[in-house]
Amino acid sequence: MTRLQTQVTIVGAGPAGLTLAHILHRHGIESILIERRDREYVERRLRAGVLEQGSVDLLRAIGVGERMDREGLVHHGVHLQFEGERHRIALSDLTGGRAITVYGQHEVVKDLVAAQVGYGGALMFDCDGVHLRDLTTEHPVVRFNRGGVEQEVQCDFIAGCDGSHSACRSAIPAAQFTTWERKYPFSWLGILAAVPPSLDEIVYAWHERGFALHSMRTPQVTRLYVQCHPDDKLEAWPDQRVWEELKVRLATADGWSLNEGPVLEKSITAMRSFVMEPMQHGRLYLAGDAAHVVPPTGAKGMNLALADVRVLGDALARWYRTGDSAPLERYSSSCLRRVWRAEHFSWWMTSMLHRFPGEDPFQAKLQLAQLRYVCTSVAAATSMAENYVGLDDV
Ligand code: RFL
Ligand code: PHB
Repeated sequence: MTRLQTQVTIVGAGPAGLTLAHILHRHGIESILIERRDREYVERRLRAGVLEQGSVDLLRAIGVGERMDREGLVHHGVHLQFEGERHRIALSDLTGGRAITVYGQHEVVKDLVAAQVGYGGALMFDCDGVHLRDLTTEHPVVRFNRGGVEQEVQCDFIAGCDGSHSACRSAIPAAQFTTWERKYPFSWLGILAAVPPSLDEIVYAWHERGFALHSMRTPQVTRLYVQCHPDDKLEAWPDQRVWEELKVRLATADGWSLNEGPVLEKSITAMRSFVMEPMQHGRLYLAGDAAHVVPPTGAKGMNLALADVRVLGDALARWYRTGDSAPLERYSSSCLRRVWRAEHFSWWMTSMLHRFPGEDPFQAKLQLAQLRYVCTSVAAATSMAENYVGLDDV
C-alpha cells in the first residue's frame, strides 16, 4: 500500500477535473488527479464542441486558451431549420457581441493535460476501483488501485469530477441528497466525417423524420447527428443510411447540398436530464456531469462543468488563503441556479426540435409554432440567443 498526501484529490480527468487542477495550481494549491482511463483514451474521446463565451474567457484567463484562440471557430450565429427553410439566430447582434466558439472537447482536454504535464502536475492515469471514505471528517481519504498497487491519498477536500456514472456520487448516503431525472424516448447517432462543413454555422433541424444537427470541428471536419430510436444499434446505421437521413432532414428548398465524405467515427448517445441537490457532502464536492446531466441539444454540458469548477476553485482558494468557508458553503446553491437554467434551456431545445414517438399531430403543430415564433420575434430570438451563448447571472 502506498500512502500519499495532498490538499485536494480530484477524481476524473475530463474538462471539470483537469480545469480544476489547473485553477488550483495557479492558486498555489496542491492536488492529485486520479483518472480511470489512459491518457490517449481521454485525449481522443469525442464529445462536445461548443464553448460559451464564459468558458472561452475562463480557459483564456487560466492560460490554456492559446491554441483555442488560434484554431477555434468563432460563430456569431446559429440556424434553426424547419419546413425546408433555414432561419439564422444572430447570436452576437442579440447579445451585445457575445459569441460561441466551436472547439472540440478533446482539444480542450489535450491543452489542459499538456499544461499539467508541463509543470509536473500530479496526474495519474489508469487508476481503478476508486473508493472514498471519511467524507465528513477533516481528512477524507481516496483509495484506488494502480498497476496492481493499492494507493491511498489523504487530503483536505475531494472533488468528484468523474462524469455521469460517478463513483464519488455513489459514496454519498442516499438520504443526503435528492435527484431529479428525465429520460427522453430517443437518442442521437453522431458521426465525424472527413469533409469540409457544408455551411459555416451550426444548424438545428426539425424534420418529420426526426431531428438532425450539422456542426463541425475544423474547416476540414464535419460533425453531424440524427435523432434515432433509443434501442438502435450501430449496425442498424451503415454510413449510407446515415447520409441518406442527413440529406433528407437537412435539405432546404433552395437547392443547398450536404458535403459527404469518409466517416471517421460513429456513436450513439442517450438523452437524459439529471440533477442532484446538494452537489456536496462533507468534504466531497461534485462538479460537472457527476452532479448534473443535460441532453446535448443545448450544448451546455461541458460549459456547466467548467462553470462549476470555476466556482469551486475560487471557493477553495479563499478557504486556503483566509480560512473563510462561506464560499464553499454556498458552492452548491450558487452552481444550481445556473444548472437549473441550463436544464430548462436544454429540455426546451430538445422538446422543440425532436419527434416524440407516438405523439399526436397537435404536438408537431405546437413545435412548429414555437420555432416560427423564435425565428420571427426579436424577443423570443433574444431569449434563445442569451441562453445559447450563456447567461452570466441567473
Ligand atoms: P467527463 O468528461 O465525463 O469526465 C469524467 C472523467 O472521469 C473519469 N472517470 C473516472 N476516473 C476515476 N475513477 C472513476 N471511478 C471514474 N469514473 C469516470 C472518466 O474516464 C472521465 O475522464 O465529465 P466532465 O468533466 O464533468 O465533463 C462533462 C462533459 O464531458 C459533458 O457534459 C459534455 O461532453 C456534454 N456534451 C456537450 N457539452 C457542451 O457543453 N457542448 C456540446 O456541444 C456538447 N455536446 C455532449 C455533446 C455530450 C455528448 N455525449 C457523447 C454525451 C455531444 C455529445 C454527443
Ligand atoms: C457538436 O458540435 O458536437 C455539437 C454542437 C451543438 C450541440 C451539440 C453538439 O448542441
